[in-house]
Amino acid sequence: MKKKNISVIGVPMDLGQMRRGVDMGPSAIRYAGLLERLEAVGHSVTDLGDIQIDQPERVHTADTNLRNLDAVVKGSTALADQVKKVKTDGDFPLILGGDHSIAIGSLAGISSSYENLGVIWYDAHGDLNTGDTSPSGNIHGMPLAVSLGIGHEDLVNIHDYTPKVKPENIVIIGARSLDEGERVLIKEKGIRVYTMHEVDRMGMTKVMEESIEYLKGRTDGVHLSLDLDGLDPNDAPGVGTPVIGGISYRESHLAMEMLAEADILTSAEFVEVNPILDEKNKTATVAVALAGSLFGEKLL
Ligand code: 4U7
Ligand code: MN
Ligand code: MN
Ligand code: MN
Repeated sequence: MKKKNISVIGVPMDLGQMRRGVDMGPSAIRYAGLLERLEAVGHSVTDLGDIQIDQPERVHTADTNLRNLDAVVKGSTALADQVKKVKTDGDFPLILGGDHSIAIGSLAGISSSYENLGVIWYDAHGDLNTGDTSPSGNIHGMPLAVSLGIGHEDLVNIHDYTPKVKPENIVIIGARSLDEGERVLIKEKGIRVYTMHEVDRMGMTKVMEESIEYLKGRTDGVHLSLDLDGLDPNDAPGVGTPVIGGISYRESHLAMEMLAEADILTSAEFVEVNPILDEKNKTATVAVALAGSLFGEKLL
């Protein structure tokens, strides 16, 4: 794969859900050796540090059923500003969460650089809820809908344009927990989804071949949004919303290697690593191993 200038951005965001600890994700991933690993493959890596996120204790609850809305909008805007700067410099943003609400800011910062940004959403969940369909009020269950322009106006209008992505440019991989409103949206918008059924039936090789082929033909850039809960909780236990029956570490490894070989990605994020819920930093270590493969690490 071509050598890249990778800019790492940490986002210690935990306001998109209710469990404490996911704000320590960026530190855990750095501690597991991310920068050294990517440098060893030959990339030039710059750590831009962390985006400042308000503490949950200090956040006032706005008059809405979206938990911590104002503070999430503020953090997402700061992230979008930083990501846009990295894109303007022509570098590759590698964003570390934090809960998955950060994808709102990531995509707001990235997508203005593309006519047809593609998104691979690697996740047990669809993250396609709105304030009306969400069973929880947690914004980490909404970022993909928000990026499609569906949801609270303060979220969809970050950086003053909407939508950030088109439904036909999205591929969801690993889904096994979808709420009713999300199912309706997937059908209505024609979003391509490889649920665990397809992963079982077709195998990861075919899933990735099809996904890469599909996105290559219609997009001018591709963002990978990898929620560690897309993996099976046996392989990635340190997540806030684990769902049994997920993608294995080996399958994920293969998926990353196939993406590296195709060299279609223009940005990526690893989210939902929660060190408090983890076992000896296993999930952050898995994230770093996957990042290694994604950026072209080889056995021989
Ligand atoms: B994650 C959920 F109801 N769908 O909206 C919701 F099941 O970023 C879970 O994928 C969302 O981890 C999980 O609260 C968000 C729930
Ligand atoms: Mn998610
Ligand atoms: Mn998830
Ligand atoms: Mn989760």
